[in-house]
Amino acid sequence: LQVRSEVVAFSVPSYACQRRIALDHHNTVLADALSLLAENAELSDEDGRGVAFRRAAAVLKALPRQVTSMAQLKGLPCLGGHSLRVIKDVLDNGASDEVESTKRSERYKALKVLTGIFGVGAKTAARWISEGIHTLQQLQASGHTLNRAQQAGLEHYDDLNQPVTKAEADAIGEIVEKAVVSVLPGAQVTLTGGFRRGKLAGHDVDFLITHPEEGREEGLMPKVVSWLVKQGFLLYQKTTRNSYLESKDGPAQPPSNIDRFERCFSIFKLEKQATKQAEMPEDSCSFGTGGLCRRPAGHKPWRAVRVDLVVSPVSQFAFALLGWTGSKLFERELRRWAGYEKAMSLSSHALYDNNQGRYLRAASEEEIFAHLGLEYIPPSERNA
Ligand code: 8DG
Ligand code: MN
Ligand code: MN
Repeated sequence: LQVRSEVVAFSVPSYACQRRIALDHHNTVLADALSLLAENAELSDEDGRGVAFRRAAAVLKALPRQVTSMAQLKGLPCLGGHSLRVIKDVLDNGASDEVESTKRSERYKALKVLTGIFGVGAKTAARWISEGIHTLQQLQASGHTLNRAQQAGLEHYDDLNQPVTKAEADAIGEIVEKAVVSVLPGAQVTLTGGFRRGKLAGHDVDFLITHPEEGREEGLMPKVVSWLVKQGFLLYQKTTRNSYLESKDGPAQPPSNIDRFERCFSIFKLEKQATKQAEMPEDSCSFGTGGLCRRPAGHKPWRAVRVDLVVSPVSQFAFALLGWTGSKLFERELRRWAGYEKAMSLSSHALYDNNQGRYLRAASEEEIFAHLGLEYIPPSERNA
């Protein structure tokens, strides 16, 4: 085909689940600008706007080169007027006024601080801000009653807002593995979430647990949790029972997006020795400080880490693995593709074909992509 102008416009397929998006890409400045606006929209409980900005960012992440002119963006999907204005601002001026003023705004800063508390979502944060609460100090002084999750979130605030490293994730993986095989020999633990996509840091660690014999995994979570509690590994945990079987009674209904696996949202107590010794030898704190130890107040030999545990029957494992690997946008786009392009309903439990009126089985992620008529995308390229 002929190239009709000097500027060759990029081309990208419409759905993020049709693209290979590695962690490293060529447009981090632009994608970061749009991601910040997405985050601000999500924190403001405007999910529609949030998704629009996330989709725009995911298009830029998929481009083969750095964007240098607006003409290159002609015909690309998911770039609305608002996103294009932000991109133009960055290309023309090196930064977007809207992004910079959002970052500086009191509301954004307060939303970040308050939703930084585990157990506090956008709605709760907005309510507190409307009462004039912008800081942790103001929250504590307000006398608001916090639920158990929020109390733990506040208590471990600094730890939980410090990114989890891959080394820490692996150390926790060993503990979870030990707990799981102690209570059910033969059970298997898989690291999911961002770490499975190759991220080197995350806000939590996600694990999926199963057993190769269907049914053996039933009731596993409470046993794993009580093993972990007994060994002193848990600072907080909230276990939820599997509710999928109960809701499946009656006529076949398409699975919903909310999954119903047996799961546990927890806060782990991770000893620092295992991963931190190399970086921080015992006497390093006195180096160059004139012998004055500058360790932070409340220094302790452990840190708190958010961990999500999910148990899946082996028959649903491939769907659960796909659903818990993310990214969140990649998952959303998979479900949108399934619904709009294939008349199918995808969840972390199953894939239902509305035309055939039946569930489609799959023993691997590859089979699910094949059912959906999509090219297989490995986890490391699902970083939409
Ligand atoms: P991060 O932790 O490094 O920030 O990134 P992440 O690992 O990609 O995000 P995540 O919030 O831990 O979510 C991992 C995947 O789990 C994501 O694709 C969505 C999926 N997921 C479900 N159900 C639920 C749920 O109820 N809560 C959360 N947080 N994630 C869920 O399938
Ligand atoms: Mn995660
Ligand atoms: Mn998680």
